[in-house]
Amino acid sequence: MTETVVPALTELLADSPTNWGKWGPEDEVGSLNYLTAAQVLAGAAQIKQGKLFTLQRLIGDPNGDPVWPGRSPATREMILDESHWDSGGDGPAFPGGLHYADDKLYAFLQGSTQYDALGHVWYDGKLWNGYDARTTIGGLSKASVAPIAERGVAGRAVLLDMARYRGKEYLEPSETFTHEDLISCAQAQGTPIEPRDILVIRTNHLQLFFEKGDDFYTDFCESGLVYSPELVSWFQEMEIPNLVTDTIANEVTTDPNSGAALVLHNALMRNLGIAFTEICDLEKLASDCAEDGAYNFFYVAAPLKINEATGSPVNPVAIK
Ligand code: UVW
Repeated sequence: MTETVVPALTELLADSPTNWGKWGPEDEVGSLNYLTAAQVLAGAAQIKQGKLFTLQRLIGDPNGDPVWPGRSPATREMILDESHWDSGGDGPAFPGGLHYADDKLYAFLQGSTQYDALGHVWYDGKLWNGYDARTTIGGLSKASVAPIAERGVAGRAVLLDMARYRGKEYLEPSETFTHEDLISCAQAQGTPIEPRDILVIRTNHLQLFFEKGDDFYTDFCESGLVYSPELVSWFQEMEIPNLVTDTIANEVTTDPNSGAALVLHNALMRNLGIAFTEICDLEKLASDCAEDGAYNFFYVAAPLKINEATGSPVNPVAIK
């Protein structure tokens, strides 16, 4: 039996384009630079009905939190509640008889709806913009999520409902789509993709997690975008600032052609500086878009300002 040799990312992406240096040697927010003031205004111009949709999944969902294998869902601990005063408990005494509740979250910063820092993945010893991978040791001193949080994200966005376009409730494990599928989906919806649009892609793939529980992780390979040199060139030419999806990794976890893992994290995030937003809940937004046929909206998101962090929880907002 012949064994398939998985190429190293260095080899696979040897000719893949980069935007390194495009916004200067100190840049840490990459393609979000495309979201200029004009782009923010173009986004705001999409507000026609005053409808608002929040896109974060509930942390601590009683039905479970889907996470990347190896991570665990967040746990929230109650530090103070009425039990500390009830029946002679040990709660602190305050003048006037104040009681209050306090709690603490222990969470992977990328364990729910999240922004990835541009320095979150790398190969060949270099991160986004050519920063040395050793700058990640003990915390990302370069390309952490904090500069993205400091900047904020706002612009025109388009929902690409791949599940509805394919006539499915959800996309299956390992089910792939390309940039050409995105273009066809946009055309079918009547909302062509414009340069600098924030792409918000719905697969409803995580429905499988809620149906299967831990079996979801057996032979784990999500549905999603699949790497090709043409796809990478299209993302670069279209100046896509931000890729937002409802899957854990935004791409098919294992590239079916090369066998390599998370190729697009590297081709799009590390090389082109495209921001990744993952594990969104797009269900209410998608139902509304299907109902009124309006797939463009103003997208706004501000991840948390966490020094040197690899990612941050976020609750993006779509306004139509
Ligand atoms: C990894 O890249 C490992 O995780 P995520 O999908 O959260 O970016």
